[in-house]
Amino acid sequence: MYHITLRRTLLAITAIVAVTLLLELAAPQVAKLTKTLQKCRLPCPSFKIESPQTTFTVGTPYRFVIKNEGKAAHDWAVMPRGATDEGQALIQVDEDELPPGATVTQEFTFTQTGDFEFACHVTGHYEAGMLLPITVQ
Ligand SMILES: [Cu+2]
Repeated sequence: MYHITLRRTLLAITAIVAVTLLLELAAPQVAKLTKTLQKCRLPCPSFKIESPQTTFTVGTPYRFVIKNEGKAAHDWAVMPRGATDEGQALIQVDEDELPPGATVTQEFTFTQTGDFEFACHVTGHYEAGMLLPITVQ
């Protein structure tokens, strides 16, 4: 019993994933942000999601550490690959929880295999390339 508990704890610790949302452009106002996005070629290098790990395993408890290193608010969701309806999110952190500089920790265990993606669905961000394909096996 002790051994199993220890093993689960170790799994959680070694599965820590740092998801970094990077945004280089200063865009304090929505109008300005929209203008910036229109200028940005797709995929826009300034709106991206980075993760040291993009392949995950069903049944393993993961701890996602989501840090907004940008200058605009972002949201973060695990979505089926290509889905744009946020109602389909497996897990989601809203933009009011992720202002610039914020770090949010979420624990999640995948229950199904498949092609998914980390994505930000703040207006215009996904279209600007703010997504990262991931695989669950
Ligand atoms: Cu965003």
